[in-house]
This record gives sequence, structure tokens and C-alpha cells, in this order.
Amino acid sequence: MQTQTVNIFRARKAAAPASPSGTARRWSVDEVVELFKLPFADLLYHAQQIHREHFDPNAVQLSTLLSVKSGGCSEDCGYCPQSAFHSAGVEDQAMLQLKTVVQAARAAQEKGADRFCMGAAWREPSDAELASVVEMVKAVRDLGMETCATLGMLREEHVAQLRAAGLDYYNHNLDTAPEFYGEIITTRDYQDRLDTLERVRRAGINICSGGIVGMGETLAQRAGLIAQLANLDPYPESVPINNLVKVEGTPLENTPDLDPLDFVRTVAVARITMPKARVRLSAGRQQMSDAVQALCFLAGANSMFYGDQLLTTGNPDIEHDRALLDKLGMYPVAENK
Ligand code: SAM
Ligand code: DTB
Ligand code: SF4
Repeated sequence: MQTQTVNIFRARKAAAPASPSGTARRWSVDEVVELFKLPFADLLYHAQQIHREHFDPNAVQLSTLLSVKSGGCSEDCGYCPQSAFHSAGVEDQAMLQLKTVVQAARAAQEKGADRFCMGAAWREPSDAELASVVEMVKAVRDLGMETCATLGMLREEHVAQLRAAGLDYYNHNLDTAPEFYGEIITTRDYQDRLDTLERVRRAGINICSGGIVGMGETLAQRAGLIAQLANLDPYPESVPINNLVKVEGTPLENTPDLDPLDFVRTVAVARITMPKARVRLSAGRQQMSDAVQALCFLAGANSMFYGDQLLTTGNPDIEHDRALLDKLGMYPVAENK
């Protein structure tokens, strides 16, 4: 086992170091599998070393989510309560008013969030829908918060409009490995997602892209997702790692639980392969103990979704999260400027 550890990291050192823009060496899926198989202590030690080379290990970036348009989505993503193909009880709702969005952003900022992420249950926005989101982005930016949006696939002109509005990040997840993708989503393909990411990257908007674990994927498929993300050139600035939230009425509601230590391993492998990215604890924290979350921070997580709601499902209470950060001696980046 010791030999294996040395080899993996020798390979890493021999390769070109990450550039300031997050360009790094290419990772084969086999190499990423080897990382996953390291003894737990070795894996966390290496992740922690890399984390400390690039970040203050006690500062955590806090993003608050708001669903600006919920339900009735025309995609069939097997995990998602907002798909019109499933019966998870999320109604097709109208888009929120601008003032409601600004109110929510201001409240999140007062609670210590530095980034506000607006999500919509769309395959892709129409011109009119995009125009409304542009107004939301401008208004949230005027509060002095970083902005993020997740609206599905984007055409060139929509990317340009978001860029002109000053959007800081666009979230669009690869979700899983290409080999497993077709078992989860059939209404759009992997290449569609890569194409949207490419357009966003070319426009100069930061990329937030990650995936979901615990959907019944194999270890090699979990490694395949990380390899895909790490091999984007440059890799995403922000990498949300979601643990499947099993919502009743979705096809994945009865998927067996992922071992929490495998979630921690995924975070560590993301940190090692994408050294300068913000690795975010995303969906699934409400079902996770404080001890597992603490291990995730040790493994290199330095961001989380913060606020009592994700999009349509719950998240730990703000009070609980603040108590957890205090217990760990950690602080939000917004309060450490
Ligand atoms: N409709 C847009 C899209 O799919 O890109 C934006 C919103 S969509 C809800 C954003 C992401 O939320 C998905 O890509 C998926 O990674 C995550 N997500 C949705 N439902 C989830 C669940 N039940 N558990 C974990 N993550 C989930
Ligand atoms: C991401 O990777 N996870 C967030 C955000 N990006 C948009 C969404 C999680 C959604 C969990 C299910 C729900 O609340 O509807
Ligand atoms: Fe629609 Fe996004 Fe949910 Fe897929 S993940 S069903 S695209 S809201």
C-alpha cells in the first residue's frame, strides 16, 4: 500500500503543475481509481497537504441557493424532484418576482453568504426567461454578492447576455460518468452538457460544475466523473459534490445509501485532482452527521450550500451550520476579508 501511495504522487509531481487558471495534468480513470483505493489516512493526508498549499483550510465559502422557477421540468433526470416525468409533489410554479429574489439575497448576505445562486427547473431558458434572470443577476450583484445561475443548457447569445450582466459563475453539472449517464437521463446527452460548459468558459464566466454520488454508480464510474471534471481545460473553479437526496416519487428513491466514508473519499479525490477549485459540500448534508462533514473539511472541502433550503429539498438550519463551523474553528470567507 505504501508503494502505491508513493507512485501515484510521484506521477503527480512529474506532471506539469496547475497553472493559475486551473489547467492541470490529465488524469486517467485508472489513476483516479487508484486515488480512491488509497488507505483512508493516506488519502486524507495528501488531500490536506494540497488543500493547504492553495487555501486557508479554516475558511469556507458560503453559497445560498434560491429556486427562482420550480417544477414542471421537461427533462427526465432520474434523481430530480422537479422533473415533470416524476411524481415528487413539486408543482410547476411561476417565476419569482425580482423583488422577492433581491429580498432573499439580502437576507442571505446578512447571514454571511458571499454568493447567491439562482436555479431554474428548465431544460434551457427562453429569451424572455433569460431576460428576467439577467435583471435578477444585476440586482444581486448590486448588493455586492457574487452571483451564480443554473438554468440548464445555454445558447451563445444567452451566455453573452449573462456575461454582460456581470454573472460570476454558471453552474452546470456533468452529474456522473459518461458510461452511467444514460441510466439516469435520456432527454439530453453528455455532449450537450460539455457544449454548454465550453460556451460559458469561452465567454469568460467562471464554471461551477460537479456531480452527484450515491446514485448506484460503481467506484470506477465515480472516478470517471472526477476524471471528466479534472480534465476540463481548465478545470472548474467550483466543484459541487452532491450526495443523492432520495426524493419519494423519483426513480432513484430506493437507491441504497452510499457509505459516508466513500463520500469523504470523493471530496478528497476532487481536491487532489483539482487543487485550486472550491470543492463544495452540496446536496445531502442534511442527512450527514457533523462528524462526516468535519472529515469532508479535512479532505479539502472549502465551500457549502448555506441556508435552510436547497432548491426544493431541505438543508441544515443556518444556526446548526454556524454552530458546526464554530466547533471546528472555521469561518465564512465573507467574514474574513
Ligand atoms: N435545470 C438545471 C440543470 O439541470 O442544469 C438547473 C437546476 S438542477 C436542479 C441542478 C443540479 O441539482 C442537477 O444537475 C443535480 O446535480 C442537482 N440535483 C437535483 N436533484 C438532486 C437530488 N435529488 N440529489 C442531489 N442532487 C440533485
Ligand atoms: C448543485 O450542484 N446542487 C444544487 C445546485 N447545484 C443548484 C442543487 C441541489 C438540488 C437538490 C434537490 C432539490 O433541492 O431540489
Ligand atoms: Fe430539470 Fe435540472 Fe431537474 Fe434535470 S436536474 S429535471 S434539468 S431541473
